[in-house]
Amino acid sequence: MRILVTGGAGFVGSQYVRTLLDGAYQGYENAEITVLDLLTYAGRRTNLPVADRRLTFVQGDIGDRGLLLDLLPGHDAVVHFAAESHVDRSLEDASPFTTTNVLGTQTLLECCRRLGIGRIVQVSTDEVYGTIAEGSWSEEHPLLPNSPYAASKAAADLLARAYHRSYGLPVVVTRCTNNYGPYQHVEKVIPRFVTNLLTDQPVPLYGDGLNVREWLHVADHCRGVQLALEKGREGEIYHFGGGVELTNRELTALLVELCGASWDAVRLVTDRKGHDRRYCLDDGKARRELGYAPQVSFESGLAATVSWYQDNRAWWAERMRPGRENVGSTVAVPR
Ligand code: NAD
Ligand code: TDX
Repeated sequence: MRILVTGGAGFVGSQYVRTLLDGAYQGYENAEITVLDLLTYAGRRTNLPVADRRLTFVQGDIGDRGLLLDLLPGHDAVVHFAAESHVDRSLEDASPFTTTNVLGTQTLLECCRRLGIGRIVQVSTDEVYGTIAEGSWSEEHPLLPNSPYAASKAAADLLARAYHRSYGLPVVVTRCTNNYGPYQHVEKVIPRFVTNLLTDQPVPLYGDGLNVREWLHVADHCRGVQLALEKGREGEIYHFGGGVELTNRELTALLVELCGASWDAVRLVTDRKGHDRRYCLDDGKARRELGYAPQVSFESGLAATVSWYQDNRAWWAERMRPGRENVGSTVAVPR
């Protein structure tokens, strides 16, 4: 079995590759992996083992058709994580999001079709549905993305659907809630708050801090992706959730405590444009059809994540963007 993993040097993709190489996915212990990653600001070669004979690393762009047509032959499956992934960046400049998430995905799907790749997993997100005040989304819910990032992921998902419908491309789409865990870029809320708190800097809570996210450990997301690769029905969509729902204030309070910091560090700042109030996925289909069930408890997973950032300062210190948290007005937040 040979698997091409796009975006395998990023947060979720590298967790997936490390886990595969560790032999944790039964039946895939001898799988050979090619990672294709552009190594943008978000990807790092050192997130992956340096020397493992089962791993080949290629620095390159998923939008490079010539490269894909050279690289893909001989692979049995593609797991597609590569993306521009940060909502705030998409609000500053949506172009790379369209280029990579939409055009790059289309190029990848087209090359997979031409070469007859037997299995493709398009890794996507709950954000494609927009925001939901109560209840949860099923896989049939209309797509109503609110940020350029979410719109670009929705477009990619629709291209995957179209390639299945039009050409019978054997693609499965997965959508997951917010991930947390080690190796996540400091631009995302948990690493940002933890690294700010560990360096005595304020933490910027957007808006009123009452937006709700569902948090799932990255290892559980990757378990879901692997199940979709092994058992997902072609042309189908699967949700992975089952984490813990928290307002950003509740999450912040936990992080302040775990970092041994004070609530005085918390600042309310100007809200994110189009900030989705709440995401929530119904993951019953993945549980029934794939046997998906999250395994990492939020309490232990979050504590281990904070410890990882405490123990790996060199990994994140150079990536911090000083001053960025002070965008807009800031006010202290009463607890
Ligand atoms: P990330 O930003 O940490 O990693 C993205 C990786 O893709 C990086 O290694 C980057 O170098 C690479 N990349 C970017 N553009 C590329 C291109 N044109 N060609 C090749 N490689 C390129 O993102 P992440 O958080 O690991 O997310 C991975 C995937 O999972 C994304 O598709 C994202 O939409 C999805 N997802 C993430 C979460 C989450 O909470 N992190 C939740 C649901 C879904
Ligand atoms: O400094 C911050 N302050 C703050 O209050 C940041 C960076 C975020 N927030 C809020 C915004 C969100 O309500 O925290 C929440 C989480 O923000 P992000 O970490 O940026 O994640 P989110 O926008 O929810 O998207 C994430 O989950 C779905 C990933 O970045 C996406 O790639 C994934 O698709």
